[in-house]
Amino acid sequence: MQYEELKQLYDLPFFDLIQRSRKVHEAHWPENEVQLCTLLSIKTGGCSEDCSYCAQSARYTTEVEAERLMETEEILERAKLARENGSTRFCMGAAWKGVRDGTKRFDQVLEIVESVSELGMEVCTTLGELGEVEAEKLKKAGVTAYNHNIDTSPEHYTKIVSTHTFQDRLNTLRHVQDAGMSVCSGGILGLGEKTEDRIKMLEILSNFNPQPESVPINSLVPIPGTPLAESQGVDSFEVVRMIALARIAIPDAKVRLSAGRKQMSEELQALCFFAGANSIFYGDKLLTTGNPQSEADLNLLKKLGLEPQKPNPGQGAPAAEGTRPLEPALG
Ligand code: SAM
Ligand code: DTB
Ligand code: SF4
Repeated sequence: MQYEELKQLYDLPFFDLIQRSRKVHEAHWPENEVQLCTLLSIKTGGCSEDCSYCAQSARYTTEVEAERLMETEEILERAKLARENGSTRFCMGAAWKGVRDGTKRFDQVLEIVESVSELGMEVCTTLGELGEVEAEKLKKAGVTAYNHNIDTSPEHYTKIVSTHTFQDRLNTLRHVQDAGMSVCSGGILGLGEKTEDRIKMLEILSNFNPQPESVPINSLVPIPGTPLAESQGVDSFEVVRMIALARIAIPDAKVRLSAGRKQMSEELQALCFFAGANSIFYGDKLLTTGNPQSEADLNLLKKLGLEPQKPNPGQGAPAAEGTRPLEPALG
C-alpha cells in the first residue's frame, strides 16, 4: 500500500479504523489463535553498534554485561522447554553487528540451528547483518525465519543509529528473501518519531515482495544508560492504531505484539488482539528485559477465548508474487 492510503486509514476515527482491520483479520485469520514465540538471547551484550534504544550496545553503560555465546546443549534445553510450554516458534538473538561465513562463531551458530531445527518448531534467528552466503547457510541449517527490523522510517533511522544504515538493513532483508527464509521485520514505537515515520515504515514493509511473514510491533522499553532512557511512552491508542494499520497493510502476516507488553494492561492487549495482533513473545524474559509471566498470558488468552496456535513445523517462506522485487535501493 502507498503512503497516502495508509495515512487516510490511520486518520480515521478510532472505531472506524479497528472495524476495518477486524474485517481483514477475520478474513485472513479466522481461527481465533495467537502464536506463542519464545525468545532466547544466545549471545548477550557487548555489541559494536550504537542503536540508541538498545541495552546491549557496548557504547552505553547499562546493567547488561557482555556474555559469551551460549553452549548448544543449554540452548537445546531451553528450546525443548519452550516447546513443552506451548511455543511454536523459537527465536534466538545475538548482539552482533552481523555474522560472517568462515568464522568460528558462525560455524557454532549453524550447529546450534541444526540441533534446534530438529525439535519441530519454527526456527527464527536475529544475528544482525547477513550476506548472501550466510543467508543461504542459515537456511540450509534449518532457519525458517530471520528477524531484522527496519525499526522506523529511513529519515528517522539516521537519528537512532549511526554505525549502519537503513539501506544496510534492506540489503540483509534482500539476502534473507533470496535464500528462501521468511522475513520477520517490524519496528519500535517511541523513538521520538512522528506519526509520518511510523506510516512510512509500514509503507516500506507492505511493499516488500513477498510481504513479511511476521511484523513485530515493539513499544520502546526505555533502558537506563541509553540515549533514549527518558523517552516518553507511546499513547495506547496509537499502539492500537499501528497494529490495525499493520493488519490492513500486511494481511497475511503474523502481527506480533512484542516488547512493551509488561507495561500494558490486559484491556489494552485485548484491544490489540481485536485490532489484528495474533502473536506474542511468551516467557518471562525478552532478550534482556522482562515480559509478562507465562501463566498470566495463558490466563488472558483463556479469558478472551483465544487459543495458542497449533504447531506448524512446515512453515516455509511465502513465494513472491509477480516480478516486483524488494527494492534494493531507496526510491
Ligand atoms: N542485533 C540484532 C539486530 O539489531 O537486528 C538482533 C537483536 S535486536 C535487540 C532486535 C530488535 O529488538 C531491534 O531491532 C528492536 O526492534 C528491538 N528492541 C531492542 N531493544 C529494544 C527496546 N529497548 N525496546 C523495544 N524494542 C527493542
Ligand atoms: C523484536 O522485534 N523484538 C524482540 C525480537 N524481535 C528479537 C526483541 C525485543 C527486545 C526488547 C528489549 C530487550 O529485552 O533487550
Ligand atoms: Fe542492539 Fe542489535 Fe543494535 Fe546491537 S545491532 S546495538 S544488539 S539492536
